[in-house]
Amino acid sequence: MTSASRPPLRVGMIGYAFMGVAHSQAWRTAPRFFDLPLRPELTVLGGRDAAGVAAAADRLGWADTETDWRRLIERDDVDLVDICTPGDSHAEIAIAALRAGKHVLCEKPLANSVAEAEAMAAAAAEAAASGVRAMVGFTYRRVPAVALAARLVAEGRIGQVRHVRAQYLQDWIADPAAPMSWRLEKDKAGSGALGDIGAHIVDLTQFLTGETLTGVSAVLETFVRKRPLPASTGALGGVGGEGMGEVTVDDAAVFLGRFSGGALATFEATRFALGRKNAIRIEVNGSAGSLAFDFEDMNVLHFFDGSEPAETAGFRRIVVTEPEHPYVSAWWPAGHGLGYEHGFTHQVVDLVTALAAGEQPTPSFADGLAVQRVLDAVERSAADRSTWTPIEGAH
Ligand code: 4PW
Repeated sequence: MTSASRPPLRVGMIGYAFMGVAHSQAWRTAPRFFDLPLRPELTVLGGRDAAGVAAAADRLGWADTETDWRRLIERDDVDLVDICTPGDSHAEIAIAALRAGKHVLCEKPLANSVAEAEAMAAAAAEAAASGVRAMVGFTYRRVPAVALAARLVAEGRIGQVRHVRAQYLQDWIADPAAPMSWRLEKDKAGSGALGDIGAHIVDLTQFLTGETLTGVSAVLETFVRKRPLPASTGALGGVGGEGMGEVTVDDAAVFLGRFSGGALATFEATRFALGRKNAIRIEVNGSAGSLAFDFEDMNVLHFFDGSEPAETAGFRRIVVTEPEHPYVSAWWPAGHGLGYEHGFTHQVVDLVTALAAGEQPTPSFADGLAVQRVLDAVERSAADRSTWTPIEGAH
């Protein structure tokens, strides 16, 4: 079948900043490298500013624009709504889109509160009865090295999981002169490093282990409480201008957790780890082996096989660029490597494949709700100082 003869999947995307650009690239590229059962069409781009959305549509390859998201989701020529807006609008848009019979892909974290996430998961469950599907965009699951790690855990190659060590480290607001952005406002983002990047490592560790977190003990900190209002914004960061704004979210989150299978876990999410740009570091130690991954070396997975003789045992550095590795065969010859954007492309591939098969894509809104519950537990734990044990004599 030629690509032109496949049924179309007409996409309406809302938002065209950092995530909108990444999603546009994925919608355009997925059918060019993967043999997809449906043909994604970049039908309409939504954004409030008419000139801004028109320029973005032209640059990113969208056929048409809307300045009102309600008009976008009502259009007959839209089959799927892709939500790339800040968290404060996810629930309203996603629920309305599902009720209008449109499939939904929603950026993470699913929502700004558990109540919103519950309403979204309920709307998704209701829509699923008539074949309408919803998915939340935890894209890092689709990095080939991460998908390989999950496969090895599922195959029992590391045995029973004992320890999970997870960090998501960035540094784009380490400088107190870095300006305000929506990611630093509770009303818009829900939380700070916790929801923006901590959500990823919560999802990733649950995905990798196939287990759920059953409890947490947390501390949160906001190191810089006032920042210059932005004179200009970038994907992350920008340049400060006149006046100051108040940071109303956490700058860093550190917490302990316990998984359903009994594993102990530590988590750290911060944008103050100077020198670390997008370091998603996860190590899992099991009864039969260990796995370690760092997104800053994203084509590599480290694997220790505990069954090897001690004399020659050691962490093996697997370069995850072989056609046998998840997603890789569609791309380049062995050794040529993938990047950040490929996770978004793989997300489109998995979503489109599930839709064509009439199956539930993962992570579902129920998975997004599970992450939201962990974020909420972290915030409640951090607010409850009764479990904090001070050291005698220390100040
Ligand atoms: O992976 C991260 C995202 O989830 C990115 O580094 C930036 O922070 C953009 O949104 C979040």
